[in-house]
Amino acid sequence: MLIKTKNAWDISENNVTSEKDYFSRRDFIKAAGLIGAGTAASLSMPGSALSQEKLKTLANEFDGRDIQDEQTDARAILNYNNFYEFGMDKDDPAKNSHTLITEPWTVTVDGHCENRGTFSVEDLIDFNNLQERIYRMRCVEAWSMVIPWVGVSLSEIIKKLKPTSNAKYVYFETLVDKKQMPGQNKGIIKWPYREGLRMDEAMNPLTIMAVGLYGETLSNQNGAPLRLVVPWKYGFKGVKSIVKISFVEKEPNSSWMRLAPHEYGFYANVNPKVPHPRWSQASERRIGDFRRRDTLMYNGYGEMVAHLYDGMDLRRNF
Ligand SMILES: Nc1nc2c(c(=O)[nH]1)N[C@H]1C(S)=C(S)[C@@H](COP(=O)(O)O)O[C@H]1N2
Ligand SMILES: [Mo]
Repeated sequence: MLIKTKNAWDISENNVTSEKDYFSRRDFIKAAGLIGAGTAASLSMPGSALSQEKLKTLANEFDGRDIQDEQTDARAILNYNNFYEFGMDKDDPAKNSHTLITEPWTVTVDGHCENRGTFSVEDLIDFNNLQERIYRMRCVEAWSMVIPWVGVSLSEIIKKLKPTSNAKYVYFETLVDKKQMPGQNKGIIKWPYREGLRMDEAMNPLTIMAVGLYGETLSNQNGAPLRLVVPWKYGFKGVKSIVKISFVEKEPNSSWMRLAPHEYGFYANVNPKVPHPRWSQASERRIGDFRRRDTLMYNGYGEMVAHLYDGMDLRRNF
């Protein structure tokens, strides 16, 4: 039997209902009303809710529905966040991220690719071919969730941008704007938040660019309007509110590597056998659960990604 704690977000077994309660308090009311009336809401607009019907009929390469684990309550996904641009406490992003302006939004693409330039979110993301992907998310701090993301495979975006053979890695940056992101007045991280993937990791069909969760447009605290999700890696690889994509030859120096290179590596693959210098990674606390659970190698996605690291020493390449 699963023993559950009574956290603020833990009041209902029925995630969908509780999620609706939550969203009814937000500015999605209008868009959600449209869907309720049977009209397909404008799917080309990042600011609108996504049609549930549309989501159900999407063809998925991998939708994560094999995960038997319960999806994490929306209230936890929306109120327990790491987004240092809005503060260091878990509830700071939900409280403070209303200042982020996500429309209009542009992403600059440069480096080793044919289609360099500045793109709108709609240029990059095909809003008519969104997929729902239910993924485990394991933070390096040893807590985890199961999150129903909405997005597209990053590979689809990369194909549009046409990287050349010199592109060995893809690099991402979050917006820098102290007015919109008050946490950037503190120099914890050297802003912008930076992350990167090796090209084969970026092209793996599991890697997505998310624009929504629980069938709704992504909320600011989760990285609106578009954020990376790499489910076999620690959560910090999932850079939020992306404004820059660069195709580069050398391994990029990501934010956490800069801050503490012996604690956070470039690969950051979930690995129960390689402890963080200050704590074990063998188990995790699934938000909403009482008991800890064992952490899975590659967060349970080894079948799809272990081959990427053949012959690599995972203790050195942590
Ligand atoms: N720009 C930016 N992206 C970020 C972070 C951040 O502080 N700033 N935190 C990371 C960490 S440590 C985690 S665990 C995830 C959390 O994602 P979530 O809040 O959507 O669950 O976002 C990652 N992406
Ligand atoms: Mo994290």
